[in-house]
Amino acid sequence: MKLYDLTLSGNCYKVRLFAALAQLDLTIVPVDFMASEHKTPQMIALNPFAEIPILEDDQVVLRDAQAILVYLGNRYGGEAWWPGEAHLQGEVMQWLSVAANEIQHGPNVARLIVKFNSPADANLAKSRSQHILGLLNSHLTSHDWLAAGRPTIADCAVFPYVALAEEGDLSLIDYPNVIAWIDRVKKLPGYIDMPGLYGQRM
Ligand SMILES: N[C@@H](CCC(=O)N[C@@H](CS)C(=O)NCC(=O)O)C(=O)O
Repeated sequence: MKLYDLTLSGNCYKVRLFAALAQLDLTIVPVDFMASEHKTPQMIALNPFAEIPILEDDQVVLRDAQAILVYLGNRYGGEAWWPGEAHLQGEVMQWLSVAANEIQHGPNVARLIVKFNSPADANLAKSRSQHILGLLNSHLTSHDWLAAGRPTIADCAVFPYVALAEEGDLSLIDYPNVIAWIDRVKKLPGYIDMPGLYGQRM
């Protein structure tokens, strides 16, 4: 199983993190993002959207971190990571959607602006971030994990860009339940880091 990957990408890290937690054997294929390797014809053939992560598993080729997590969780992670019950799948999906929308357009964009000079609206990214971090903090008042009462692929999808918030000049100090959840994720067996995570600013 191959992951087309960039070390500094939180989207790629979602997949690396899940594979580590679920003890899946993943071959990392580094993509030279600065040289626009993700836009070469070979990569476009794998993902016409010209984005990473991309997963290749025999004949299966998938783009989008959330979709990859559903595939891996369902096929290899078992009930622990991708619950079989419909209402629990709905709960997980709610948070995968948050990862792809509110988190992507909030903390992810804030980090792109600060760390990679992305020409986006910093005030908008900040207000979007504060909104979703507030909602996340409220949810975590009465939940240890995002969905299904246990760690699932939902936590893997939301964790990276929230834990990387400080790289986007977003303080988590007003969100103590988020900080506690980050610490819980970091204690999961098999957990792996990426550069720049909460508490280890790079
Ligand atoms: N919907 C995709 C988005 C992936 C994405 O935005 N990947 C970035 C790297 S983190 C990318 O490849 N961007 C292409 C570019 O900036 O040219 C996902 O959730 O995986």
